[in-house]
Amino acid sequence: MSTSTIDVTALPDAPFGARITGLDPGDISGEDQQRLWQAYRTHHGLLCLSFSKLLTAPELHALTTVFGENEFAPGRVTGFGRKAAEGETELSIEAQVAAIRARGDDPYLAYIGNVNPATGEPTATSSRFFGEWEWHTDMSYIPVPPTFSLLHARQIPPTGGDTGFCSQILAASELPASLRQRIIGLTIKHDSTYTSSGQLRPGMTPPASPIEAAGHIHPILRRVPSTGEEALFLGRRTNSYIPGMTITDSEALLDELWAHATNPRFCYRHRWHTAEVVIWDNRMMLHMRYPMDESEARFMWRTQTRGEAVIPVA
Ligand SMILES: O=C(O)CCC(=O)C(=O)O
Ligand SMILES: [Fe+2]
Repeated sequence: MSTSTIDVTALPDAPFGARITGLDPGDISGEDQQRLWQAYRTHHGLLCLSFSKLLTAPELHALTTVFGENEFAPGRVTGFGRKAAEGETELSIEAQVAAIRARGDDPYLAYIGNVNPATGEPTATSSRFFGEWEWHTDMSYIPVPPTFSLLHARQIPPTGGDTGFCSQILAASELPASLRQRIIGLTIKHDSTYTSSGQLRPGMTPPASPIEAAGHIHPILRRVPSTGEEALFLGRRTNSYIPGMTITDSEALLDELWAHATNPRFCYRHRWHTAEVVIWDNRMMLHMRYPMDESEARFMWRTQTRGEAVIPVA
């Protein structure tokens, strides 16, 4: 007999995704884990979990562990969306982690918002933060990008700040045959210079052109091993470049791919409720954040799981 209290329902009016209720974040059983994985497969990589109160950091980490090993948050340790500052070059990852822990912080937790994580007070925040964010997958500029991201809503504005998700499985399945043929075997260099809200990352300088941009090269069409499906892997548009092409040809093909990949029929727009956790597979979808009012507070915790080498579709 089932002991799991989880209930799974498809998101209404969405091409993918499920709503999960009834999970106790302090007591996730083996059966709960199986049902979460089953819901992940059935509903194509997006799970929206309702909770009655905010999770603690250990609870969010425990939920993250259901989907994989915790990965460093971006901008914390060198090589993960962060370049070494002056005098830091010789610090090992372990030494950086120890320094983060010593100041009472958590290297696996990203704070996303306009609120001081320690005090809950509003912080001075770039106006870019409040505008529309770019479609992207998380940390695609590193050699092994994280597979799952979990976003936990701690403070949500009364309007605005929704998050969009766009299935790159659906986008790949509807690629015109000629376009699919043109991109088999091609790669994209995924730039690490700017965040999704358009801000320069720590230690980065703007490149002269996408050809010079710092980042990692990945196949455009990948296979998702957990389901065997094909997915488009575009990362983000800014400073993206297809190696081996002239910049003009690269820009033209990228524009064509992005126009196809972000077709609204592949997308779902999530309106947040406080305490929710949304879990998504970065191999299967893009995401972006919609604009919000500068006078409002929005604060999320994010975790991510360690990925595996990107598998090209041959
Ligand atoms: O805050 C959001 O809605 C999205 C933030 C984001 O891109 C992320 O957490 O990866
Ligand atoms: Fe993101």
